[in-house]
Amino acid sequence: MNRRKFLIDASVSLTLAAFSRTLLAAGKPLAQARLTVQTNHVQNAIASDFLGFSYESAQLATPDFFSPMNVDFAGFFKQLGPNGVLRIGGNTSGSSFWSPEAASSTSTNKAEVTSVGPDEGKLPLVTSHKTPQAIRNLREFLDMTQWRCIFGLNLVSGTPEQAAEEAAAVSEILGDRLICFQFGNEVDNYAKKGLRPADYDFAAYTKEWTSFYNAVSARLPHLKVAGPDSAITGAWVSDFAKQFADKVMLLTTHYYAEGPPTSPASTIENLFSATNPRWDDEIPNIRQAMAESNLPYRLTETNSCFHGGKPGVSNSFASSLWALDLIFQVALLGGSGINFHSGGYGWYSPIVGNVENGFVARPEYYALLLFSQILGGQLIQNRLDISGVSTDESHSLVCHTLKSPAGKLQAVIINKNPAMNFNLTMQANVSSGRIAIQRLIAPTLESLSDVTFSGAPVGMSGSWRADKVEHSKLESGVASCLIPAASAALLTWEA
Ligand code: BDP
Repeated sequence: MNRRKFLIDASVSLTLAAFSRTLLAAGKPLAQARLTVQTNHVQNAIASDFLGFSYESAQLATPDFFSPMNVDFAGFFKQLGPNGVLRIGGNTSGSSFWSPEAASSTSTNKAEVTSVGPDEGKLPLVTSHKTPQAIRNLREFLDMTQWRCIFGLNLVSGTPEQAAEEAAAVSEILGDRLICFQFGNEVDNYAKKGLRPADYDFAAYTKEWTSFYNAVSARLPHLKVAGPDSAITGAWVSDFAKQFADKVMLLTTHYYAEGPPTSPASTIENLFSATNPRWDDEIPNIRQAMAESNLPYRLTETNSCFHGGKPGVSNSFASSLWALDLIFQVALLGGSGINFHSGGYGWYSPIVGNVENGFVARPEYYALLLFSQILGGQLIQNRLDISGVSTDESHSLVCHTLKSPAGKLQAVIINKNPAMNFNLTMQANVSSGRIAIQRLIAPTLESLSDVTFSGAPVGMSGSWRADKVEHSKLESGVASCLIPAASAALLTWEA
């Protein structure tokens, strides 16, 4: 590109960026907020394998899905960086069987490469089968993306012996792409769902878990396993940690912010509520489990609304801001990562589509995209003072600050309020001339498309490249930035 053309492009994109900001901000009240970065107060580190997806075990019944042939789909994983975590499990892990003898099939017909969506909670579960070919393809997919896998085994209807046979084969094929196994998905719901007698409790579960552990570890002496992968954390995670701390390498639970989709309470407004007992009540249990066992914790399955999500909420831009906020909450809690449940055309799936028609990024994917820019960083404390707004309104502005691996100061600002702009003044004790601003925006919170991060959308194969970066000059160490209603931004203090 010649210099003149570059200058024209640069000024056009600058004008567009300023225009889109003005458009978003128009006609809405402006509140003042002040962010003071406490550069010496270092908090948790964000591991490079923090981000991940969760897919149904039933997806493995189509060996050509998680396959190196599914290049466009793999692009969405690669875009989030190497070291991501693919968790395989979900409800359908309870009806998914290992079939070592089944003939391997490779489909030449794209229409036959089925894309499996999140299970919607209907019973009975549909039986599916996994062949060695599916696991070999999965290995190649993981090699290609440089991701690793947490693999769920069937505790609902499988036997310990079957689990041992499957685990031995999966472990051999996946090699160091396998992080660990899990036995069962949301076992704390088995009695409620009629998958076990009504009196099935934690004690009954630990018996089953132990028989699985014994059988699998007899085949795999260096077995790595995580759990309990419970639906509602409650005491399950801390009791599990107490009982099995010497056997497991990772504690795991799930969380859905809302659900079912038929509930009138499953709304964007409630997704943004300052408190949600479904999550808030879990935090003390997770903290206790981590503290008592000294084990890491991962939110292995999450999303906005269970039973497959709610149209208009789970697939809207609001889900993106919600997800970004949750990722930080897990990081602040000291969690080691988060997996968003996905697949097929599920309402909450961050990536939707199939091999025949291609794949697209839903708004929620952009939360992971933004966060992927700060992997490997270290959270640092800040103080946020907001003036002239109600307590509820002040909850809708969230600021996280961190130090990047290269030592740069960064901030992620989330404004969940659809009706209020914030003028954010920032003070930090770092030598910097200006801050770069990369915005996560969409026309409205309800938007189902037209999301951009740093001025660019995510393409069909997960392609994305920052296009528009605004700058704000620092004067005497202070910078300011407009954070329009219903938007987020990644700020980087530049030299
Ligand atoms: C979780 C299950 C998963 C479902 C999801 C949902 O583990 O398989 O797809 O709920 O209901 O409980 O959306």
